[in-house]
Amino acid sequence: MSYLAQVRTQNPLVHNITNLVVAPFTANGLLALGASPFMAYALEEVADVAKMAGAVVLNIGTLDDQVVQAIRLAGQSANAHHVPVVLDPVGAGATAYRTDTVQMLVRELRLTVLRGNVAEIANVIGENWSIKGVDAGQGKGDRTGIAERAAQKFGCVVVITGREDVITDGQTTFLTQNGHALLTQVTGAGCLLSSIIGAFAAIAPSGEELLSSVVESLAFYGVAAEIAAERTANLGPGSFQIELLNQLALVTPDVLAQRAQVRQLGGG
Ligand code: ATP
Ligand code: TZP
Ligand code: MG
Ligand code: MG
Repeated sequence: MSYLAQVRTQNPLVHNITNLVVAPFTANGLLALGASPFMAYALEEVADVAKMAGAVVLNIGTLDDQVVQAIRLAGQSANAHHVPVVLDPVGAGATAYRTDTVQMLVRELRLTVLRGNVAEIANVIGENWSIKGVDAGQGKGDRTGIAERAAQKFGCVVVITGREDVITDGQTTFLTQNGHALLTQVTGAGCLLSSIIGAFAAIAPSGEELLSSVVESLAFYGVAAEIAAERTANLGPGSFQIELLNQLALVTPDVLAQRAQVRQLGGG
C-alpha cells in the first residue's frame, strides 16, 4: 500500500506548534489529507500532547520566548517517546533571534525531518544564503550539497523546497519536480507541507521507509498543486488555495503514481 493510502487509513494525530499566520490553513490541509491535526501550545500540556501524537511538527514562524519554550518541551517529550519530530525553521537567517533559536533547537533535539527553503537550511548549518523575511533570496549555491551537509550534521532527513525539491538522508538523495509556481503566492504553502511531511513520517518514522515516505509526501503535495492549478486556471491564488485543499483530499494513490516526477541522484 502507498504511504498516502496508509495515512488515510491510519489517520495519524499530528501535533503542531505553528505560527499565527498559517494555523487554520494547516489544520484544514491535514484534515483534507486524512490526518488528524492538533494545535496545542500551553506549557502545561505540550509534553502530554507530543507523547500521544503520531508526529510533532515544530514551526518558528511567529516565535516568542513562550513559543520557543513550548517547542523545546514538545520536542523533548517526542524524543523521549520515539515520536518523529519535523522542524520548519521559518525565517532562519532573517534575524539573529531566529538563527540562534533554531541552532539551539538542533543542538537540543533529535530531529526526524528538517524542512525549509534553501536560505533557511543554509543558515541552520551556519552557511550564508540571503533571505527576505520568510522567503529565500537569490543565490547560486549548491542546494543539494547544503541539504546533504545538513542531513549528515543532524542525522536526519532534510528537505529543501523550491521549484525543485531536494530530499536526502545524507547518503541517498532524491529530487522531486512536481509543484506549481502558484504555491509561492499562498502564505503557508511551505508550513502546511511541513505538517503533511509529519503525517507521512508518522506512518514510517525511521530508516529507508522514512526517506521513501517523505519523498512520496513531496510528490503528493506537488501533484495536488498541479491539479489545483489546472482546475483554477486564470482565476488566481485565492481559488488555487481552496482547490489545493480539495486536491489534498482527492488525489488518489493511482493519480500520484501516474504524475509523480521523482529522480534519485546518482541512481535510477
Ligand atoms: P519560501 O518562503 O521561500 O517560499 P516556503 O517555506 O514557502 O519557502 P517553498 O519552498 O515555497 O516553501 O515550498 C512550498 C511548496 O511549494 C513545495 O511543495 C515546493 O515544491 C513548491 N514550490 C515552491 N516554489 C515553486 C515553484 N517556483 N514552482 C513549483 N513549485 C514550487
Ligand atoms: N510571517 C511569519 S510566518 C509566515 C509569515 C508570512 C508564514 C510563512 O509561511 P511559508 O509556508 O513559509 O510561506
Ligand atoms: Mg513558498
Ligand atoms: Mg516557510
